[in-house]
Amino acid sequence: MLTRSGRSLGLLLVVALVAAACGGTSPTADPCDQITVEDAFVRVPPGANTAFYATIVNGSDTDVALEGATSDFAGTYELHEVVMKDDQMTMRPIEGQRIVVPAGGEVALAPGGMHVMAMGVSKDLAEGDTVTMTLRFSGGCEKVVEAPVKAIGG
Ligand SMILES: [Cu+2]
Repeated sequence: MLTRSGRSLGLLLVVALVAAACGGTSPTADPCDQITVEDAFVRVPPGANTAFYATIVNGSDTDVALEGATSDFAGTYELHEVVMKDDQMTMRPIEGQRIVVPAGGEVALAPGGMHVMAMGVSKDLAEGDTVTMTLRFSGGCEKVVEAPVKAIGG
């Protein structure tokens, strides 16, 4: 009787240790759970088009890519970058419509750099409003983000 319960206690301990080892960051963890979107906002539309900005943090051990975004306040959404061309700042669609966020890293979509271009704005957006953006990542991952509408200088 003593030997028997001693053995099952040992077995329990092994099971507990294995369970602990599998917790945390196992390689099979869904990278989607470890993508966070911070400081999201949309610029008060200066005209027919506007832009969405945010910092995307990838806490997983796999590279992920932002592959698109949608919402209900504009006609089309494109991933854009700002480049210098003939000494002038100009923007263009990002090749392949993909922004890679490296494993354990982050990428900032910010004024003067990369952004989600929202074209054909169909809603009256003013400072203080909020829009809901759905960001689509590689691997079928989608993140829904509440983004305040903000006026930015310039
Ligand atoms: Cu743009």
